[in-house]
Amino acid sequence: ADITRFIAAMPKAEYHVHLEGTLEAEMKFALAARNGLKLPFADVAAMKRSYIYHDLPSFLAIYYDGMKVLLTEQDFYDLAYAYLAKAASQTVLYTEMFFDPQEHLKRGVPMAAVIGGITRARVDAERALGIQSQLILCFVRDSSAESAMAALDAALPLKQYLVGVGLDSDEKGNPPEKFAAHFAKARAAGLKVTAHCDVDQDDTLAHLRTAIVDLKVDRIDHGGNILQSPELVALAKQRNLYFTVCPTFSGTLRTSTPPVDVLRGMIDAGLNVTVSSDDPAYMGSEYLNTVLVRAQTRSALTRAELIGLERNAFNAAWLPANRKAAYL
Ligand code: ES4
Ligand code: ZN
Repeated sequence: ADITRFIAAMPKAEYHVHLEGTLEAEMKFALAARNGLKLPFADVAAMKRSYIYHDLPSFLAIYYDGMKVLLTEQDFYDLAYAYLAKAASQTVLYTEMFFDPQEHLKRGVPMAAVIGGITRARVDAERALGIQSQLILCFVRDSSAESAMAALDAALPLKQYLVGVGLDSDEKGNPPEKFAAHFAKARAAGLKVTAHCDVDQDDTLAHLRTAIVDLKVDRIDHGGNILQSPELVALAKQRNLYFTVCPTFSGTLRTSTPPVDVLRGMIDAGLNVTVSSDDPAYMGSEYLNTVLVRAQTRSALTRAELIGLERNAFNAAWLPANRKAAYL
């Protein structure tokens, strides 16, 4: 209806989207065919029927299996261009995208092919569609600290194509301090730092505290558990920290009862909240407009609040002040 059109027309920015989580089933089949790989599904519909999760690990297993078709520079180009075209078609003007290079290095894909393909897509998409973007390298936190450092070392010669580093994948038993040395090295190279502090994981409040107080991250991905600590809420506000909340992902996966409206809670607490799509290809192919429409319904967002979310989003950009000002 009206609000759907309002959301579609609103200029938007997105900061929490895993490129490998935008890999649609249709593209998996196309890339598998191009790379001579056989997929264990008869067709797209059968593959999509297999996308059933009940928690983060069961999601991640399917997500990591799905990305095995990504092998060449062109594959990464096609993946990133498809996401950027989709985002541009939804009036997303600016996006900072995650990728998981450790997984690709494991399969023998050179870092230069991964970053090179994505970067070429960013340049072409900006030229053809006007969408601007940057790239955030995520450490796969449940892999070893050594493999994360190897990925960082392989990426640093290409750091001009990155804006920051992040922390994703399974949080249980993988606290942010496991990556203290990686974050320090990334920062010394001029990169920003963010981390997933997902809702409903173990020790999330401790992880938030470490990330904010000790590691001094520049942003928090998810972070809804912060509402349990007025002290950390106050600190996040004082630091002007931004939170990238993904209500679809949480609403789909989280099983804890009673369901808490984390987005509403964070907005009401006065935190700098932005909304993103996380892994749209695995969440019913719902990209940012649909995520926001669902969030509007679930959290009873007013138009002023929707505008506030996107104002926050443009303010959150890791861009030089002059380029950011163009959006505000
Ligand atoms: C992810 Cl921790 C997490 N949540 C959602 N999507 C992901 N992709 C990789 N890690
Ligand atoms: Zn995520």
